[in-house]
Amino acid sequence: MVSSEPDAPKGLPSNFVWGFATAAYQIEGGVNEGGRGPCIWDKFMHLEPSRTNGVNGDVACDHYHKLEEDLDLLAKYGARAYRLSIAWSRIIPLGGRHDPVNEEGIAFYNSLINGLLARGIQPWITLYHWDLPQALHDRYGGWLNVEEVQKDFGRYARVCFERFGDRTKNWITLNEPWIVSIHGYSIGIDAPGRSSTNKLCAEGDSTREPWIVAKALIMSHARAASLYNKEFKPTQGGSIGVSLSGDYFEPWDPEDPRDHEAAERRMEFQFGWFANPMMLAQDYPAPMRAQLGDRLPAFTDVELALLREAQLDFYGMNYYTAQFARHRSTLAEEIDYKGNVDELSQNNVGVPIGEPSGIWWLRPAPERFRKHLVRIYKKYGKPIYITENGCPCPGEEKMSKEESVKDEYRQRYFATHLDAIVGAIQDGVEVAGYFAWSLMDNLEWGLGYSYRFGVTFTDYETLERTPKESALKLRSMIEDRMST
Ligand code: PNW
Repeated sequence: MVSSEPDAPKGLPSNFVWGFATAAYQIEGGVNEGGRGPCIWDKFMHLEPSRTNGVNGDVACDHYHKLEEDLDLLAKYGARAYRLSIAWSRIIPLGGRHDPVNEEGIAFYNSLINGLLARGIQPWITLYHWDLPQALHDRYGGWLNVEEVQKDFGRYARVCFERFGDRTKNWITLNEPWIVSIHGYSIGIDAPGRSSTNKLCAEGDSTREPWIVAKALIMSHARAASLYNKEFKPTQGGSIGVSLSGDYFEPWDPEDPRDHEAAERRMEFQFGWFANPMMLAQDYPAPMRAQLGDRLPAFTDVELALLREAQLDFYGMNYYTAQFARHRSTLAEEIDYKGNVDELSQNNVGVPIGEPSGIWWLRPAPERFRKHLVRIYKKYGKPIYITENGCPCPGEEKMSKEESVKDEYRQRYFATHLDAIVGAIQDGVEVAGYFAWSLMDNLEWGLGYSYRFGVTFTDYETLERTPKESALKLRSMIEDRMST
């Protein structure tokens, strides 16, 4: 049990930013209210309920109607910052650059931002956490149309900077573009559910679409960031970055140089895919070009110039777990997106990367988190904010409220990952902030209302919120680790 930890390693700066994170579609509900237009997740969940556990985001945590209560939770937990996302289709219901702005949507996020500031909490706003306006998907293929979508995203970003930038000083353009590309367009498990390898999907081309979509995401990001740098940062004085996700990879056989290469290549396919263009204004990593050839769309000189104008202030890192990578001796398949490696949770002598958690893909590996921070900082040289980190406790999806709130497993997860951050800071990495995922149990996308990542228990029948112990302890966990 974590209570006060006098012996915790110290090293977090006194101005360390910390708080909790959420995403609009996972908590808001109110999908037909306040003039909101439908997004691709509304359509995916309503048309394909068999692929999404029969649930949808119509109500979710009903945050749309419980704003004040949720803001009070943040204040009660002592958060200094809150990472939220804006639903594009609340701001511009049809999404496009000539479509009308919805003042009711603006008003909702104004109440949210003002409510945070009134409580002394800094808003961190993600512009895109996976909820593309359905109208843009219908109009021209959404993220598949590189030229069109970046213009529409640029205009949406402009509206947000104009209307919220006076009070919002921290912006994240995109959340996890890797998941958008791969889950949405390669394996088809996320909206819009396109794939040529997943039998449940009627449409898609897994050998081509993910690479096109990624370019659309990268150029949309670049439009928003360069716009902010040129037209808003000089007067508003805020900062802008992006949140990238993925596991850290260790070689499966530490003695085999081919597995070392496989681990590094796997991470280039995950992080370098986006970070090379976004952070370094460079082409994709060499191992990706070598494997994918011209299926990876190139950047023109004009596009590279835009990427250079899109200088970022920070690297947002969503980190949950690590794995082992083992090289393959066969040629990469055309549908491969992992750099032709096997991903394993145990190494060559059967040692697991970490203990099981409450979800199959997540095993805590805090020492690998430290190595990941060091690797990313060396490559990209930007201050790092952890924009998501958390877990479900083993068996939590079946627990009662009374059992779930005693979340010792989660408390230990937070404590050991905060220790890893202190370690990385000792290694010379600039880690400037931490957001626990998530403020409350919420819609875990296609998995439904099942796996609980929240520090607040959500009763999906009554929508009652109950703080778990971790919610009330995170503050002291962080303060115990601050240098005095
Ligand atoms: C992130 N995986 O997604 C998202 O940003 C959140 O919206 C989500 O709720 C959270 O992590 C927890 O899953 C991920 O399969 C989705 O490895 C899937 C994976 C990782 C992260």
